[in-house]
Amino acid sequence: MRVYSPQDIEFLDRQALEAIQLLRLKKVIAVALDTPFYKERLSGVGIEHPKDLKSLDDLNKIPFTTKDDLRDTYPYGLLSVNKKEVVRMHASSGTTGKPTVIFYDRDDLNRWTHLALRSLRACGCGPIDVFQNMMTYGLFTGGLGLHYGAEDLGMFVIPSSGGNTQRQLLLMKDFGTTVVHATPSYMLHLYAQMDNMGVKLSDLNLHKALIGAEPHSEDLRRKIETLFGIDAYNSYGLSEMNGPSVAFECVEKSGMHLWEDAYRLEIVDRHSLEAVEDGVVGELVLTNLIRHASPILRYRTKDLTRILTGTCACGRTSRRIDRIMGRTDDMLIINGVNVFPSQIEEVVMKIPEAGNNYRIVVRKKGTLDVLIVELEVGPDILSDDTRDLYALKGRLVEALKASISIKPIVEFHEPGQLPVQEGKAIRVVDERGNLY
Ligand code: DLL
Repeated sequence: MRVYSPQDIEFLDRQALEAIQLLRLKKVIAVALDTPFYKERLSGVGIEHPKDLKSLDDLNKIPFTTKDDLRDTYPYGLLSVNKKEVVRMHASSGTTGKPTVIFYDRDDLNRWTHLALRSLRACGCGPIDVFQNMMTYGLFTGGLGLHYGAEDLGMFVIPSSGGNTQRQLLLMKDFGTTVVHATPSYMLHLYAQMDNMGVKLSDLNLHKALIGAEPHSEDLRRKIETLFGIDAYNSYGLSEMNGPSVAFECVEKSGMHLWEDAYRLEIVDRHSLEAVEDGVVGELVLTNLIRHASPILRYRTKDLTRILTGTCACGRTSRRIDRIMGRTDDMLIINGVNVFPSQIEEVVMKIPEAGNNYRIVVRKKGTLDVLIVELEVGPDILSDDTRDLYALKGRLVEALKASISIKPIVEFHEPGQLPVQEGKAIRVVDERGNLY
């Protein structure tokens, strides 16, 4: 096992934690100044040298970095070490335009690996666990991102990567997998396929699922927990901030600890971009304090969340963020009304008859927008009396209308009818333009 900084770092008091942040930030500023992009940005606010940064508050002077900045500097504009120091790259999963690429040197990877180890330990994983990593290995950070941390923790790692559900189930059964890492939508797909593939819950030894990489509601988490009879822990990350292990739930499941010695955390109002009070929802802005090959300062994640106030019963002092409530760019405007897909999921997942997949479709009918919520429901419901089916539809339409102020069309589908993605689920099909 490698030697790491003591576990104490997770339990530091605020003052000690901020002292570490400042030290690490200065180092990151030093490497950022080696890139023409940040040299110009930083000198524009009077930072020519790390010592010009007197306190953490000085970070607020630095302009935000956006995804467009990363695209504009593609491919090497934000590389701040000699290319021969680079040992790996990852790229964002964006479907349009140039990808955003991130480089890591050896030490960057070691520091990230250590965060993965901490995250896994925080949610109760250990050397006795058999860890089946169903996140795709490749440019996407989901697979490799937890892999080495799990190995360093001494877990038995099965790098099964994404897809091939039949093989996943076989591996789970034959090797007694205790922990899986997957998107929440894939967990539901896995469950739906068990029957077809003749696998019963009693054939498995599953205790935990680490779920992340896509938005999901508390009800969806509970559904996964109930279906499999396991604990599911929320895991948040993004490639611009390394990947998974930016924030992770501990065994208390009361919000995700954002590892503050590694990431400087800000929540800003999505319109004014001014800092909001703790507890208020806004856009998450992050500065990576531990990566030197690709420094990124004050990155606007577009993810909406809030800082949870109070302390966590686990004793870790890194502040917790709430589950991601949506993205500033996934808000749908339907006939002028703002709707977040997460509002729809919340309602749909409360209906006990809901199956394992749903989709939101928006299309034009004449000059008006129409919202269609497509939902898989159990086969028994579809064969029920049509009056019951209508009644259920009616209840769902009313519940949705109460939540989003729009009356949707609800369509029921048989299990397995809606498309399934290997990686992140595509929940919204906006036929007026965008995919989410
Ligand atoms: O999704 C990294 C990751 C892999 C995280 C595995 C967790 C587990 P990207 O492909 O760059 O990286 O996508 C990042 O996905 O800005 C969020 O919008 C969304 N996202 C990630 N985790 C969560 C989560 C990885 N737990 C983008 N809840 C982020 C909600 C999430 N959204």
